[in-house]
Amino acid sequence: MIIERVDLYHLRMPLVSAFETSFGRIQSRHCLLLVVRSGDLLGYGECAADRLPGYSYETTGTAWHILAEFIVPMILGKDLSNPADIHRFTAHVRGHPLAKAGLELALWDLFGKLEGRALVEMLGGQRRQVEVGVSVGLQASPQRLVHVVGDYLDQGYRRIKIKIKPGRDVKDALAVRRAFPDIRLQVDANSAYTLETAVRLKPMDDLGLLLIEQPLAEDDLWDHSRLQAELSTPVCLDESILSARHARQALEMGACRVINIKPGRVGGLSQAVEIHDLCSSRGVPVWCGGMLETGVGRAANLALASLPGFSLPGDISASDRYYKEDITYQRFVLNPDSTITVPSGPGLGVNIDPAALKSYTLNRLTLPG
Ligand code: OSB
Ligand code: MG
Repeated sequence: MIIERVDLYHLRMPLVSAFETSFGRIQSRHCLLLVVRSGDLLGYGECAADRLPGYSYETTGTAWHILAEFIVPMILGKDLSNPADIHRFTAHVRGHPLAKAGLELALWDLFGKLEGRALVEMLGGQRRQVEVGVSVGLQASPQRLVHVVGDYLDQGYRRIKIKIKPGRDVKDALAVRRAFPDIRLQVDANSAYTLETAVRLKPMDDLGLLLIEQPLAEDDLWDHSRLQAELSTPVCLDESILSARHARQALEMGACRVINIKPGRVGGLSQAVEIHDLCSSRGVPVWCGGMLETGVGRAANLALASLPGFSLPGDISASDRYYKEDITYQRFVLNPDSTITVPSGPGLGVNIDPAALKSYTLNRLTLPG
């Protein structure tokens, strides 16, 4: 299939409530929407880079640059036979997985529509509903956190993740655990500790947590292996795992016992499936992380999370946890059993609301120009 045209949109989506992590607080989520065209068919993809380089060095600005100047020109006019083909054409673009993943996703949507197949089927997904949880940002106080967590539990979420940082860790987690002794609870530090400061996390071991996510620096597999040796709670890696090779090395080193798979962070769904397969073959549980996606990225995460190795609930909450209005007509809702239904239409199975898209667009570029 020949890619004739690619449109980039820089979006700013207001969040229903501010989201705070160890690297910062945001009121609006920036991202890029990619639209690829072949004949009459359009494929949509989301690049999950944010405005600030807090989670990743990539930003909406760097992704725009690398896509417009390098990646998109490398595939325009090329005949692709599957979505992962873009990695052949862009093999000499170092890094920038979030940018590559956005384009790969648009191609999955395009090929799905061409073949009349849903993404879940193309990836080998096996569930119609996937178990989900909610990721709760840092709050003003532990009491406030308990209140916010209680609200999400009332809405039906059965797995809670709380964000932590030095000074806001054991007390916060203990307050939630005391208020809700039986819930499935996990924490995410987004790299806020060093091996030295992580001694503060030792008491977490007594809270019956599912996992402790990314306590140390993203480029530090080795110290994660030393920390994991000190903890009985599984360490889960997010930022550190950018490829199947990293995943294998982390597991061989004992740097983690669980992996958070985000299609964006690992350069796309094809590599996400590879990591899933590797972990499945070694009996390592994985779950699907989130990046506050719009309906476009959310649809993809749901399809991915339906693969059999995703044995822990994903950070794939209902649309209303993030946005009052989305760029897709489809809104994802929480079923009473803390699951969300995987879309079943061709490709991503979502349709773009042009008026909503227009109202959140800050900048747009058509290639070739
Ligand atoms: O570390 O998992 C993370 C959001 C943006 C960037 C990084 C992370 C997150 C979340 C939110 O935790 C997950 C979601 O609900 O989309
Ligand atoms: Mg994380």
